[in-house]
This record gives sequence, structure tokens and C-alpha cells, in this order.
Amino acid sequence: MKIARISLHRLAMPLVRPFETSFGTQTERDVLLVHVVTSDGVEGWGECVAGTDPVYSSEYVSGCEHVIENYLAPAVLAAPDITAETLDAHVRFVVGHRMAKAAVEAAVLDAQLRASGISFGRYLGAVRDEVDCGVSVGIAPSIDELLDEVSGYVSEGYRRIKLKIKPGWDLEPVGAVCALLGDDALLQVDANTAYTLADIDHLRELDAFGLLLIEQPFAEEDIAGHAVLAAAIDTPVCLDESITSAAVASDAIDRDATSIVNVKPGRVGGYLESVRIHDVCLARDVPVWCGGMLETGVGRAANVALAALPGFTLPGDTSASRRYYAEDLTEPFELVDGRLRVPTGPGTGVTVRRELVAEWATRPPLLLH
Ligand code: SMG
Ligand code: MG
Repeated sequence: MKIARISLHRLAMPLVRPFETSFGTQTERDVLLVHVVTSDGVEGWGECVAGTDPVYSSEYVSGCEHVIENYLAPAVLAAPDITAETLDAHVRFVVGHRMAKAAVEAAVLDAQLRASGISFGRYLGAVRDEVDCGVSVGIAPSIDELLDEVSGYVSEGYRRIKLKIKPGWDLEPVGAVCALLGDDALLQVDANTAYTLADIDHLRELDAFGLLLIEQPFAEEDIAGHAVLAAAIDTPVCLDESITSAAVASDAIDRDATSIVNVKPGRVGGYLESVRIHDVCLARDVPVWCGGMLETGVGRAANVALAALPGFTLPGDTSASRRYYAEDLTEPFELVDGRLRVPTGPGTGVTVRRELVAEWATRPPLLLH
């Protein structure tokens, strides 16, 4: 396959409600889409999951755009023949920048699969036609508002609730939601690196709530600290930000720093690396689940396909389109009985609404060839 043209689209999409985490509040999504066209005229789309600012990880949208425009896209366009499987050989001269690489990989893979009539799910190894869904609930202005929001999601059918926590917003909201949901509900928390080893005794108090897991309490680089925590508390530790590759996942599991793994294709450089992480975890009996980065339908379609692999045994942050956006860039993903259906059409199986890409654009597309 030859990629003849690449265009980069930047758009703004308001969130239906602000999303507050330990590192800040987001009210809209700054979306970067990679669009590729092959020499045979087949199109593919990929979504970059980086945020506006480098606060979840070191990557951010304008940085990704720069890296794609100046390094990744020229390398892809120069290749006489390229597929998602050979892409890494062309772009590995660029150190890191996994979210940028993942967006390009997704677009190339989408075009490749559309050309051969294969869905993402079939290609990645999906074994289910629908996936259990959870929802990630931001830090709320008050406990009452948090309980209202959680109740709304429970009545929509979500199968698992995840609460964002930070120092000063942890035991009390978690206790209140735990009381609301009862003992059988799946409840987990995500600290997005807001704690340190000095907080171990405090974090141990979360054990009383029988949580499914605590996600990424310490800094991205602190695998050793997570191992200390995991040995000191009963709540299972699950790494998100720290897991940047299958090699790191394997190492973190061997060190007992994580007993459950959050897989986000953007964070690890793409869907192929995500499958490798899945395989590493499955071989060690470590459950995985699909994380989310407030994706539009473009990224969501591929994530839902990934979440249908056999090792994805916990509900993911793969919520319905309406949890994020009044209107999605593709046909909306709708929750039925707490699940989303895995698209079956070629590639991601969804259609990008070009009129909305144009309407919501924050600048003209960058055309590369
Ligand atoms: O896509 O529903 C979603 C968001 C899930 O909480 C979520 N993601 O650390 O897991 C995480 C956060 C990062 C979000 S930053 C935009
Ligand atoms: Mg997380």
C-alpha cells in the first residue's frame, strides 16, 4: 500500500459537562484527526488522543501535530510500500511521541483494512460482538452533585463506575458513592499521579470500600513506588500513565507494581502495541481493560474493537457518545444494557461526517503529500 496524501484536521468539540481530574478541568476536546488517502484512493482516519496541554503525559496536541507534520508524515509519504505492520520501521527514528505515532498508525490501519474489507475487531482478534462499559466520573463541585451524576450513569446502565480522586477529594466521595451503589457494584478510583509514597497510610483507608482497583496513584516513572504501595494495601493497583509499552507492562507486572493494566492505544503508540500488551498480560493472567481519552467516534470505534479481545475482562472507559458530546463526529455509539456494539464494517466501521469536521475546524486542514 502506498500513502499518497495525508491531511491533519484540528477541531474543537465542547464536552457535555466539564471533566475535572487531579491535573485540571477540561470543557472541550481539542481534536486532531489524521486522514490518509492511498494511491488507490482508499481513505483512513486516525484520532490523536493528546490533550491541549502536557498535563496527563508529556505529549500535547500541538506537539503531536508538529511531530506528525515534520517527521512522521514525511516518512510515511516517502515509503513506496507501507502497512500498519511496517510503519514502525519507518518512524522509529523518532524517539517517543507515542500519541502522535498511534494516530498515524490508526489512520494507516483503517485504510489498509478498508482496502481489504476487514474490520478492526477481526484484525485485532476480537472474540465478542459487544463490550461491557464503564464510565469515568470527574471530580465534582460537591458530594451531592457527584451522587446525582453517578445516579444518572447507573440508570443509563453503566456496568462500572470510576471516580477521579485527588488529595482532599478521596475518602469522603468514595464512601458516599460506595454507600449509594452498594457492595456488589464495580467501583474503582483514578488518581492520575496525585499522591506520593508519603500517602500510603491514607490510601490504605480506601481498602474499606472493597474497590475493584486504584489507578495510577503515583508518578508515571515510579514503578518502584507502586510496588511498595501494592504490597502495603489490599486494593489492587492498576497502572495507566506508567505503561508506555509491552516491555514496560511486562516489567511492572514482574515487579508486582501492577496486577491489572489499563490499555490506551494512544499512550502506548498504537493498536498493534496494545495487542502486544494484551498478550503479555493474558499470558500472566493479568486482567486488562480499555482506557479512554474522551475520544470521538473515530477513536472510540477502534477502542471498542480492542476491548473485545479475550483478555479485556473488565469494563472499560468506553462510554457512549452522549457521555461526552451532544453530537459525535461519526454515527453515535449508544449504550444497550451497559454495552457498546463492536462495529463490523471494514476498518473502524464508522463513517466520519466530513461536514462536521469542516464545521468544527479551528483552522484549515494541513495538506501533506
Ligand atoms: O474517555 O471516558 C473517557 C475518559 C476516561 O478518565 C478517563 N481518562 O487517566 O484514565 C485517565 C483519564 C485521562 C483523561 S485526560 C483527558
Ligand atoms: Mg487513568
